[in-house]
Amino acid sequence: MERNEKGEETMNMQEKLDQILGKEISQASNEEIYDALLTIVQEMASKKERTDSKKKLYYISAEFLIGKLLSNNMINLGIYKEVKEILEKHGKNLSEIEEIEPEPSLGNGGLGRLAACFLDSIATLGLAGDGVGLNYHLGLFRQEFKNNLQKETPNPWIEKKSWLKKTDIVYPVSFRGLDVKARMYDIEVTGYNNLTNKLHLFDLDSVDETIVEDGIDFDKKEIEKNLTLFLYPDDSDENGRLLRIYQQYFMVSAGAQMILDECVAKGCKLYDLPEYAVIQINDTHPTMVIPELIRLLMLRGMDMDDAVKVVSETCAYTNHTILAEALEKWPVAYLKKVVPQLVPIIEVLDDKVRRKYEDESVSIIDRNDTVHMAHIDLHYGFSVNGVASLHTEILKETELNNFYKIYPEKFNNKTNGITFRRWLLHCNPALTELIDSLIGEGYKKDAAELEKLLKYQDDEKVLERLVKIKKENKKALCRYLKETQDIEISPDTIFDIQIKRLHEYKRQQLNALYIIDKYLEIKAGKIPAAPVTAIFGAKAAPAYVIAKDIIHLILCLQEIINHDPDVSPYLKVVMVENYNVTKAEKLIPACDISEQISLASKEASGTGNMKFMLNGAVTLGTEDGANVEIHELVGDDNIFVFGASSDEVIEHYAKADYVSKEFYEKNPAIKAAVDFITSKEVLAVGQKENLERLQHEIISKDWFMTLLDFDAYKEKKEEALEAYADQKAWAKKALINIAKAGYFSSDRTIEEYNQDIWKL
Ligand code: CR1
Repeated sequence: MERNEKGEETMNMQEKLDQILGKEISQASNEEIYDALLTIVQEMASKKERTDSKKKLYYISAEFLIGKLLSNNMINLGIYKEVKEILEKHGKNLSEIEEIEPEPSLGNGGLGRLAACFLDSIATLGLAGDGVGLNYHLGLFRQEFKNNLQKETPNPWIEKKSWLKKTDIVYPVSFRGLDVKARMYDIEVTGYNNLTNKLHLFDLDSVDETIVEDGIDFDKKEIEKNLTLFLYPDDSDENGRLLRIYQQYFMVSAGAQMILDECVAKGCKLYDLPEYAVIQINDTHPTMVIPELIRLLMLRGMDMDDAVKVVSETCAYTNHTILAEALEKWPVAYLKKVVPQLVPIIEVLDDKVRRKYEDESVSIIDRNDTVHMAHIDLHYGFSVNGVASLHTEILKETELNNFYKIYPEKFNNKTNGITFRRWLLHCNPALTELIDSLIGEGYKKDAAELEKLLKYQDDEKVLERLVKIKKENKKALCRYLKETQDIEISPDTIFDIQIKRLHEYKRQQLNALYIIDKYLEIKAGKIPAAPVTAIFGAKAAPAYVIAKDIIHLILCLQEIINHDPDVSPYLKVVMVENYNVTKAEKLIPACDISEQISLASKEASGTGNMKFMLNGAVTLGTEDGANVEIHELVGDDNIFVFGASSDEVIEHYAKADYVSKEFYEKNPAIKAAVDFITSKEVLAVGQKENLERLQHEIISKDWFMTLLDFDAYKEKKEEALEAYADQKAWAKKALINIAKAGYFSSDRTIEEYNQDIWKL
């Protein structure tokens, strides 16, 4: 027994574990130990629960891609090392125990992972801020590869004993002709050496997983049974789109009721709501919270003008994309079918706008009777931010220029960030240890201190240690890929990694064309100086046909190239199955070259780029999103930048003068690579229909200008591969990237949100 500050006897970690297990640690199974640790962590976390302060942030988001929680929580509670050592002493291995935890499948990509990093930083900074979202039983989907194609299956992740706590709190939610109850579940969010916040996830008791059959198909009309089954259910038909409206309204109505209840419980008069609550609307999915709050305030006796004013002073909006198709628009007819109670409110909101501004382009309901959700946020929120400086500038000058002219004061930039607890301390313990030994641990609370590393940029011993750590991480990844996918790769090759959702604008197809070009060169006898392993990880939205075709092509290339004895000593291709946070944590520390090759102007920020940089990978990228800021920080010598600039790209779109076919016809290397997509080699392992469709898309459309940047990409990539040969010079680049990554800590981002927007 030990004593606490009050002098009471307390159990140490070992005693606690023994007690919960009821047996020696060495006698317990990994499952039992996992359960016991879960109990201990939850108990410790709830003791740090925040006492409510007057003003609180509510971060509403359709996605929270939180990743596994056990280790991260133990790090944040300061018990990770101790537990690891105790387990080791008894012959147990913490990483094997980590494997038992299922990864919560509550997000899709950067937007959801950002929300999770933000929750971590909010708690770490000791701010009162909770997440609000939905409890999807079967998650996004699980990706499986069969016949070189993506297959989707459900991704159940909720187990009897988990981080999710069922509460008794229930809110009524009404749809047209259907009343349901939203039950709140909570996941504790531990801060690093600080308080515990909550992630509130709403759910419906009647949801029935057994209605899912044949992959991820289910009856989209059985709302009571399907409402919280999947994140982003297929919306290629009307019922799918209606289901998304059901989900969104369910989330925001329950969330809004909870917010009002909490504020009232703190003594808030409803007119003072903005002094008690600030709501950050994460992309357009939660936009209906604005009309819903107005409706609820009116039900409680406020007149509409006052309700509009109060809500407008409470809500702030983050834009995460300029892709038109991602900015949601709902036909009024759909809203009438699901949430008719919101329609008159939205009509009044539109009417107010129309009276004030003549400009049709800023209206909420357009001439086709479609509601532009972002426009609600822009008019009736008090802040709108982009997620990297270039992105915010494009919003101001181009995409949302008409709004910027009306509300210049609302626009602000908040360059994204990542939590270093997960993306360095947890995923790269060896690098963390090296940094600790060189500059102390201050950077864990103040990431800017990483710059202290700069003084070691010519220290050969330090650079050698960096190289060695990278090598070990690469070996670990090799073992992992062997175990999980039976793929053999060599840690002595350059690991070139592109992991992110699959989307044409991210241009995985450009990387694939480069690989084909390389393959053809090797076949023709041109042996590359350094062998490369090209690694991909990506899920494609189930209804996004071309994205799935690109996965198909990459899987075909993997099969052809890895089995070709002429080529595979110099080039291998790996497509990681079911890419998720857990896999990212293994891939990122093992990366040499970080592929960030989106068409300039299209990637709002990117956050993978920051994670790679922090782990000592060097970026090969376009001047897009946060790459621009990475470039500014590390300087020309420590990044490989190529391709058309965002201004040039925007001009091409404006003039509609980009013709991919011209590049295809004029450039023999491009022609050969594109033709290869339907060559007999690829057709022997792939599907004709998919490959022809993809090839046709590239030649006749290529909306994201892959061919425009092909030559520049190839040239820069060769330059990077050559530079790698000088290991010392490369290690110096890696070190400078790590040292300059402090700016991308989500602690910095959250401090800025709080100073400029939330004011907690
Ligand atoms: C953007 O594509 C950005 C994240 C987080 C994504 C990516 O560039 O890093 O958001 N947007 O801000 C998105 O998913 C639906 O939009």
